[in-house]
Amino acid sequence: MERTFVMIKPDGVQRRLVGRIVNRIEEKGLRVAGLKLLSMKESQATELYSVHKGKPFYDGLVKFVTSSPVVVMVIEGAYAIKVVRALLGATFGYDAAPGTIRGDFGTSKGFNLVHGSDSPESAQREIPIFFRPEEVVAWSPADANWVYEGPERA
Ligand code: DAT
Ligand code: MG
Repeated sequence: MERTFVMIKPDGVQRRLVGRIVNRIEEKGLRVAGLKLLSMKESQATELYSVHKGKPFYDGLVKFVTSSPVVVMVIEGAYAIKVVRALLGATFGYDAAPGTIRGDFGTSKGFNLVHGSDSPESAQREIPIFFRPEEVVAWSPADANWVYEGPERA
């Protein structure tokens, strides 16, 4: 079992794509372990994107994600980190393959709808920026025996 941090960015919320994006994650076999809508504080944005500090797009990115509400989630399930990254698609909408969230809903560089942790270390760092431990709930889906094989269920 793995956990990853996923965020629907302001463009996804403004375009009322929250339900469709969550649906793709759920129908793939992953589950929501934490979820809330919030206005991101600047301190949370700079923490989330600290690896990009100094890059030309950094200031715009911080401004963008603090400009309007976002939906933050903890997503749980086998291979959650790589599965979510695959569902998101390539970083820029115009590069992202059809069938992915970014590939199906946008053509922009910065307005790419969603964020997903890129490694276990990133997930561990990103989740606590937005969630207290008691706000993340581990649970087993009723159909786990048919979605996951043997050890994948753990
Ligand atoms: P990803 O979100 O796929 O992990 P990233 O971590 O390299 O991509 O960048 C974080 C976000 O910053 C990305 O989702 C969109 C924005 N971004 C990255 N490179 C950019 C660029 N060259 N111009 C504008 N925005 C960019
Ligand atoms: Mg990234």
